[in-house]
Amino acid sequence: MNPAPPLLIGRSSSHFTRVARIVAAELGVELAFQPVYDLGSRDSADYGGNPAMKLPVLRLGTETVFGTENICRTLAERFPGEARILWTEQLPGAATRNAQEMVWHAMAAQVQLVFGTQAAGLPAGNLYFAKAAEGMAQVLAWLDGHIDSVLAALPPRGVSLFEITLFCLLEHLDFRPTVDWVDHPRLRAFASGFAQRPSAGATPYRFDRPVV
Ligand SMILES: N[C@@H](CCC(=O)N[C@@H](CS)C(=O)NCC(=O)O)C(=O)O
Repeated sequence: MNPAPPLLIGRSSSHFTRVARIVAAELGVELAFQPVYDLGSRDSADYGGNPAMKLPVLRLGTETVFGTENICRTLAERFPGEARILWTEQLPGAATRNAQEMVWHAMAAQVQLVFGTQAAGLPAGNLYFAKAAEGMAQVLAWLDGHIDSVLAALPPRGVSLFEITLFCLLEHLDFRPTVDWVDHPRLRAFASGFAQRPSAGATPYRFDRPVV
């Protein structure tokens, strides 16, 4: 009997969930998917048992894995294939590692802005959100200025976690607008190039709707 496929618990509208889905697609791993419809739920059972009530979560047999990077690494460990994924510790030098840090930061700030102002309806002008938005705008400008040299510095690879996370962040900024990135031509060029990958094309953002 075939073992059950790995199950990803997440949201098709989530940039963190999409990172895990793209890594799975790059590895050629088929994932079953369990959408979480209500981010307002305060029952960790609705988040695959994650006590932090965060997504995504991976179920692999009897094992449960919390956190996007953990999930990506677990999938790559369990289903090693031809895909050569470049991980954070393989990034050469401070500039490329800073770039990864900026992307993780902006992904978290995007959750703060979307969840705080759009889902919870808190005032966007509050210092807590205004500073997060300004920081995100500065991060995007920094990334636009550094992206070409960062990509040029990466060692040979199939794809890197850096590129996957950056792509998921940038497309999410169009899907759930918080901070503008129209004036960042190098980031635009990167995103439209990455969008050509089958793994990106297979994982578009959309809102999950319960089947009635
Ligand atoms: N550190 C977590 C962060 C994931 C995260 O923030 N996910 C968002 C969805 S994109 C979430 O769970 N939001 C619900 C909330 O913040 O309450 C990870 O790497 O997976």
